Amino acid sequence: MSLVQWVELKEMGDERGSLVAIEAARTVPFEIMRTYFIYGTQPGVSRGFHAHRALKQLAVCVAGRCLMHLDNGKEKADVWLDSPTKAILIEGLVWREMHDFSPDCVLLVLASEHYDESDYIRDYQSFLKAVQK
Ligand code: T46
Repeated sequence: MSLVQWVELKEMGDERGSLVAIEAARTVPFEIMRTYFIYGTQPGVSRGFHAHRALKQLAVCVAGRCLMHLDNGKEKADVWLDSPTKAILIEGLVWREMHDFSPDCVLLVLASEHYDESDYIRDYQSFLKAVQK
């Protein structure tokens, strides 16, 4: 599975403006159990700094932009989420960090599981050990 998995969202625009639809089982390759969004991120703040054991997520900046750092223990990538039509699928053991939020950034995330703190690996060395297993 490649580290960076883009999901192109179709823009349905007309003279009134733009609309993007995200459909369970069609656009999103997992059952959606939770949705959350991150906004109002203060200047200079970075978020994330963890991996998930089982969670799958689809993330898209529906406004503004942020830089997503991904790391699967072997490969690292920095990708801009800077369009409401550019979503990223994050699955498997992937360390993620979000940086450089624009003041208007709204990062929407669709998740495959309910919130569960025990699914988080928040220590980088523990993440590397988990990858090696
Ligand atoms: C991820 C990145 C992209 C909840 O109570 N329910 C939730 O569904 C979430 C996501 C968070 N929380 C609580 C847990 C913390 O007390 O909200 C607080 C902030 O969460 P956290 O520090 O984990 O936020 P980020 O931005 O570092 O990470 C979040 C997600 O937690 C994570 O799964 O992949 O966004």
